[in-house]
Amino acid sequence: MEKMELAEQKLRKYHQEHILPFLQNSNEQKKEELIDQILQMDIEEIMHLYEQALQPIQYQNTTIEPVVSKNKETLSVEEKKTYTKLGEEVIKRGEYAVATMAGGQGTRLGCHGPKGKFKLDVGENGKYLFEILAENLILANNKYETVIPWYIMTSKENNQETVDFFMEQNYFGYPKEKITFFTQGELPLISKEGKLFIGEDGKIKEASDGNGGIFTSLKKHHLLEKMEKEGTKWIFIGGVDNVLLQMADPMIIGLTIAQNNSIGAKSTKKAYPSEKVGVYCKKNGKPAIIEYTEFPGNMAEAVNDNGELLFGDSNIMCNLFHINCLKKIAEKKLPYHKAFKKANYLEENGNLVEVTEPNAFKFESFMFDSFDLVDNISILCDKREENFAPVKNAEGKDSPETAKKLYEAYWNKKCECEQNRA
Ligand code: UD2
Repeated sequence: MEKMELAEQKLRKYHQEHILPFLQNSNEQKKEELIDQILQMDIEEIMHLYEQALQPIQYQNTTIEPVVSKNKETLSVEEKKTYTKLGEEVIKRGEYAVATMAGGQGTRLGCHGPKGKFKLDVGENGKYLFEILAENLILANNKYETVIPWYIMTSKENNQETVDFFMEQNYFGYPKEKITFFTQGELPLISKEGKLFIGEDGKIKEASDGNGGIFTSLKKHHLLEKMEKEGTKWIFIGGVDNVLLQMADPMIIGLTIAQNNSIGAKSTKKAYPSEKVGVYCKKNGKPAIIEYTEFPGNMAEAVNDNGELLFGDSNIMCNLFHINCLKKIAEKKLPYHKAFKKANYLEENGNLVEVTEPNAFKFESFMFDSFDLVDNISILCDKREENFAPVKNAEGKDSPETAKKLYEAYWNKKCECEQNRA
């Protein structure tokens, strides 16, 4: 049976007949692309996710317990030296790589195109988010006399623009042969009525599959094999939108090795009980992040004997994985979380509907859902003002304004320390 008939049959099977008229598209190339997309798409999976999305979230009786983190400030000099030395040896031996998740859209920031192209108003002429990350890694390369392989995850939507931007900026001085771009997977959007959308390009509308998509896309692009071949043993994964991200902190590497764990994390102390951040905990005995939206009432307020919050380690998207653990995670299916977003679409008569209210389910996996694959993770709690200055919103909390202040305070303090030392 020819491809067109197969595509039509598949659409009918999943009650997507409203897509059929687009298969009569006069433009042969568009028709071909749509047919191929339909034949490759796992529509059964998306219908299953849709059915789940309609169900109320079941908080089955989950036991939630606190986890113990190491606070960098209270570590002994001996401990600091031991963990730092262990971690520096890994970096110097070339066993360390870094991955940046840069596939998200900068919707909340209001920026179009790759978020890493957002320019923060710091320094003489401002610095791009990608530039800030590159500078951070270059400092580590110089300090440890190595060149840390840098993997950058993009989305289908922003990949070309990201690659072009790095070329145009001459890779911000980073050795380009040590930078690998790879594109994460996508999932179709679906309406409340269970119908797929046709986008302006005449194809079924899809969106990137979440920050948790990094594991399967590393595998799909054979990058785990590449890392292994190159002797990489530890991979640090961070976001694109934290201008104080320490991409090569030897202490978290050393702590994770010393505690014989295969996942490590940097956290910062929660500022106050009701702060809207995800925190580290154990769910049914396994390491996890509990989002502030899921937190049972009084647990956020619970304190230990020293009056510190029992659930006080905020998730700042700074995680370290042993390569063998990454390979195991890449084999498992992470759960998808639903969001309800706006999605413009083409009507059958071809005119574009620009929506003003959310009208589509989007499904994303989260990196932190991989933690339940291990019994314990190492958590190094560090100062927020030295590790976490996110650029999420156009204004207010976690905005370019707050990030600029934290970034400048950090570097001014660092320069002062260096001048005092000199
Ligand atoms: C994430 C964490 C939150 C906190 C915060 C710190 C989740 C669900 N929440 O919130 O607990 O740690 O980060 O900054 O993880 N990204 C992709 N592809 C995608 C989606 C996102 O690469 O499909 C990247 C995005 O470019 C960014 C990072 O993942 O670098 C986090 O962005 P997010 O929107 O997934 O999560 P966020 O910022 O709401």
